[in-house]
Amino acid sequence: MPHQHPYRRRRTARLAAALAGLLAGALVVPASAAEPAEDEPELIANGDFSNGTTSWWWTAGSPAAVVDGRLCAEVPAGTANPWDAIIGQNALPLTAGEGYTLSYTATATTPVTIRANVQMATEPWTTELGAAQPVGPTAARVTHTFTAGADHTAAQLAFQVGGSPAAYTFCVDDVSLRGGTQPPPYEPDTGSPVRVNQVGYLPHGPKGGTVVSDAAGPLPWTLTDAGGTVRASGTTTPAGVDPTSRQHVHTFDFSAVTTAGEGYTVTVAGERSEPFAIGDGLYSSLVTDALAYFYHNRSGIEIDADIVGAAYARPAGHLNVSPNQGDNDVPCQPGVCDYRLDAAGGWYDAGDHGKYVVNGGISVAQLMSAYERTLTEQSADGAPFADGKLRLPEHGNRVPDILDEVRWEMDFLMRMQVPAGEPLAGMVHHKLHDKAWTGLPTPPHTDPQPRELHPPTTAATLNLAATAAQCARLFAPYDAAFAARCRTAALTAWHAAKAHPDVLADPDDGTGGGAYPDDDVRDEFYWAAAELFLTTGKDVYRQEVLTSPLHGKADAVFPRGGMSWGAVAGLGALDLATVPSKLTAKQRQAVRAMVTKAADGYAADSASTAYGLPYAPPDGHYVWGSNSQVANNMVVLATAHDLTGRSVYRDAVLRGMDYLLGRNPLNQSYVTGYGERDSHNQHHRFWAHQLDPSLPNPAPGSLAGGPNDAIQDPVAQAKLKGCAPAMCYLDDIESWSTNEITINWNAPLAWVAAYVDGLGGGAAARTP
Ligand code: 9MR
Repeated sequence: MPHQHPYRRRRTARLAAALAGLLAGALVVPASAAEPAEDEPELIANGDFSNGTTSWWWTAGSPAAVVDGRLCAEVPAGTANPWDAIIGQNALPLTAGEGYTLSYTATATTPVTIRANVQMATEPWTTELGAAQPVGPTAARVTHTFTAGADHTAAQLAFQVGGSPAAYTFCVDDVSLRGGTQPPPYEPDTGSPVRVNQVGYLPHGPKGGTVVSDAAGPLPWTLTDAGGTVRASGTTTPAGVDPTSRQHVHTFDFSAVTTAGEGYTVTVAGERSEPFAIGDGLYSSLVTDALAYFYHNRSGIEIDADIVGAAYARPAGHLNVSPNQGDNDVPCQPGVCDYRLDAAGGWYDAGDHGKYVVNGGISVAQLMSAYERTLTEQSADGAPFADGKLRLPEHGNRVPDILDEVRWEMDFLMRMQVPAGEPLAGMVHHKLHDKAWTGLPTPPHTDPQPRELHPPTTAATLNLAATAAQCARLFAPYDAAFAARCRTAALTAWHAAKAHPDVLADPDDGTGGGAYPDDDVRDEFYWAAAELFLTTGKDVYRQEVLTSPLHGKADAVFPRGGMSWGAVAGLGALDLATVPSKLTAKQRQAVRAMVTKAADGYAADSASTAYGLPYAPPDGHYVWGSNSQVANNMVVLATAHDLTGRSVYRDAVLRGMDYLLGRNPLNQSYVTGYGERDSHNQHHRFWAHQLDPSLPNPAPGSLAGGPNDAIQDPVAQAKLKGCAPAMCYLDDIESWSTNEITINWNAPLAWVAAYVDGLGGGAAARTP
């Protein structure tokens, strides 16, 4: 094609589109011709399906999936109306009087006439475009144009593909809706360019900050105390362009200052940071608050005003009290099983009311490991976790409070196990959640949706094997009967997983709850074998560990981007490295070498980035829940510090804490109630103050998911397109892909808060 000036190209496309509008409203041309102008705003997210089915929905009777890069729906025979089977996308903003061009490539295995509608997403379904379009087996590019008659904040594209007497497969690709005026680009309010940990620094820990500045040469900085006295000064180090934010930055370091105090600020070139403290004891409340998150989000129990305060109190959720339908007598999804389970209790996963074994597993494991560390690591203090110390109701039972919280979840996880005598006995249901998504706000006790058990999976079964094994050894001194119950559940689960090693979760099972799919369970086997070995001492489990394809491979056990609910081998390795066992000295050393090798990588990442964070994911992409990846890397670094005493690991943990609490490209503290610019509108159905002022904000100590450059929710799509990875975040309750809160993010936060709190002033020498 000859080179064309963009403006001419745009005119050509417009003319073609206008002509199309004059003729039957549609133009069918071979792919790649008559495209709309590329400089007009694109409203469709993930139109080429390179990000799977993200941003798309379909009606339940016509299941869709991405096949060979196209979205294909199986349309059943004999539906009555076009709208009985739909593939669609919501949240499309349209402006009255503006012109739009819809284009797509489609096929149908049987010739049919579909309708391509751009319309309101609710009553009265006003259509701005309603185009009948023949589609057949040959792929054809279709273009429709229209002018919006009204303003819409969130219109909908709906391919209505129902009404065919015969069943067929409809596939669509390269969907584009361009037009309207470019909204003004979203500019985050990042406050002062001088970025610090807004809570504070340990007297003898590293004290670094970052300043956004175009200045090529060093700039003077001063540290001022609360009374306005300059306590230290120096010059910044220019650090070029930070790739995570595309900001031009300098760093500064005031580690030499060790005098405790509050209200310090750093000023660079006339710009002043948020205030912060220097001191030990700065993190003790974070330990308690991060752990209180779990009581707040318990299912099946009243949340007591005497414990959490009136604003956060609420009735018990999901005990079959109307309008709730569950969880103490829950059926399976149709066709999955014919028994019902009492699966009350446990923690709600996140902003939704789902309860997912594969996410409960890592969360409860990290609480158990925070506690177990106080048994195995000399410098770790169990006092903050002791009976009477946390905000929960089980005070005075002589069991450490953190184990009381653990038990609330362990009881639920064990209830998810398939009973003896049933098909797949001993396996564990992947999850239990609402049949359909509820809106926000919906406090738990007002959720009217039916609850359903989803099929058992190998991953969920191994999550129970691992956590119940750890439960057995930790509860043994406190409640022998409960410990024995955990042990039996773990062994039963292990044997069931060995018998059914590849029963995977359906990645498309995401209606009413998250899918949590995982197509590789080698790491779950590794983790479960490690925990069973540590608890039973049996050689069979040791051999499972030693012969695992992951064993000895630090980068497989500890992925570069961090451990997560879908990458759990590291949980086993950390425990093998720290919990006394029958491993030979050489075997233990090999495990410890994996921990320190991974920690070396995270520490190097932290040392080399201008914001100091120990998270450098592959390809630079920040994932959903990136803050938890940071926290999980901090867990590995802290364990390496415990094992070796090397301060390089401790420093990287502390810099990770700096990042989470404000030393970052958005000048954002991601923990509610901590720092001057804290996240407080996270996505949650009860803590929905942003939508209903009578409801509370998230409780203090709630960690936001954080930047996610995959742009996976409508608010992010409207505001964040093109964002630099570490800037892809909105403190908005509707931005669930950047700003949700969940148990598996608060669990590593609690772990690292306890570690940092235990450092005291930070200077204590460590003997490994
Ligand atoms: O944390 C999960 C993240 O790793 C996935 O990318 C994402 C999309 O599948 O789902 C996240 O988990 C959510 C779950 O599906 C439903 N409850 C809320 C969870 C946190 O956002």
